[in-house]
Order: sequence, then structure tokens, then C-alpha cells
Amino acid sequence: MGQPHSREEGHPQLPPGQRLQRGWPVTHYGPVPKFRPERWEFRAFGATKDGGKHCWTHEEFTALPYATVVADMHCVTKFSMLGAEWGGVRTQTILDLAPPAPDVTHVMVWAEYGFSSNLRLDDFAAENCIFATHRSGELLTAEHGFPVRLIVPQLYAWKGPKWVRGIEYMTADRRGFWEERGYHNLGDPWREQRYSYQEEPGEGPEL
Ligand SMILES: Nc1nc2c(c(=O)[nH]1)N[C@H]1C(S)=C(S)[C@@H](COP(=O)(O)O)O[C@H]1N2
Ligand SMILES: [Mo]
Repeated sequence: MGQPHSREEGHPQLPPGQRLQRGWPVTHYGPVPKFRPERWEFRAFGATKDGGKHCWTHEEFTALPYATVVADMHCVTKFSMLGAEWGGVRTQTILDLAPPAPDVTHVMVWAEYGFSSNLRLDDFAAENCIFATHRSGELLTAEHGFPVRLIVPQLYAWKGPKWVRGIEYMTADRRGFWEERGYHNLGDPWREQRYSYQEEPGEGPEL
């Protein structure tokens, strides 16, 4: 209820301007990184509550409480996949284990090769936001982000990096990889926040 219907498809789950995509295409910029378990760690750093850095090895990360979430995925290039089941570690679990300082407002999610995306703390902390290791009960493939990718169901999919390596707590907003390159700082598909030129004053740091 309350969600606008897409005029193109007449489908209540499709945000405006999106079309339904069957299957699950692979979409990203750059090469697929090779996973090296002995070198991999997941870090929470920046403005943490205790001022320290929190690290998990792959073994430790996969031992964290496992949750599942059903979520849609909307690519800003106008296709959407509906109703996938993601399994992994809720962002809330990471926030509990590595709490941010009280003045943290934003989170930068860092992935392999320096890919990044910035999120408002509230978007990052959303109940359905999950560091996915699985889809439909199966381990992610390398192309889809193995070992860990973020799913932020309420935002365009570029806000969910594949091959995540850590999060940085920030006390001010800063643009991530695509947000610096013409994409909207907030990325709400229901408001069609696709491009940075659409940003209203206060919706993003100066370009
Ligand atoms: N590291 C990284 N993650 C990324 C991207 C990227 O370029 N690099 N692209 C994003 C975009 S635009 C989309 S639509 C989704 C696609 O996820 P999929 O390939 O699993 O369908 O990944 C997102 N995560
Ligand atoms: Mo995308």
C-alpha cells in the first residue's frame, strides 16, 4: 500500500521507470576479484564508539548470526529483479558488534579495488539491510559478489557493493564511487533519484 504503481508495467512492486527482468544478470564495473581467504578480512573502522578498528576473518564473519531477507533489486539502468531470498549477516548485527560513535551520520561501504558507496546511517541500519553471503540458500558466485555483498533493498542496487571488505563510520557525508560519477547521492528508486543533477539542496555533498 502507498507505493506508486509503475505506469510502464502496471506492476505494484516496480518503481517508476523500471521493467521486470527475468533471471539474474551480472552488472558491475571492472573485473571480478579473486577471493584469497587468508588475506581477506572484514573491517569496521572510522568513527567507531570505542575509537578502535574491528576486524573479522572470513571464518569469523561466516560464524556470525545468519539471517534471511526477501528483497527486490532495482538497477538504475532500469531493470528490476523481484523477490530474491538473501542470506547472510544483517547490518544490524555489525552495528551491535562494532557500534558507531554517537555523532556518526553516514557509512561508506568499501569493496575490492576501492569501489565504495555511501549510505545514510538510517539506510544502512534498515531492518532488511544485509551483508549477503547466499541467495536462495546457495553461496553467492564470484560474479555476484562472493564472499560478501551488501543488499540495501530500499535503494538502487549500486548502493549495495559486491565483494565488500569493510565499512567506514563517518560523521559527515562523502560521495562513493558512482555518487561521484553522476549518480544520485541518495538513490531512492521510488523517487527516481537516479542522477546527481536531480539532487535537491541538502541531498548530497557538493560535487
Ligand atoms: N563492487 C561493485 N559492486 C557493485 C557494482 C560495481 O560496479 N562494483 N555495481 C552495482 C550495480 S550497478 C548493480 S545493478 C548490482 C548488480 O548485482 P548483480 O551483478 O549481482 O546482479 O551490483 C552493484 N554492486
Ligand atoms: Mo545497477
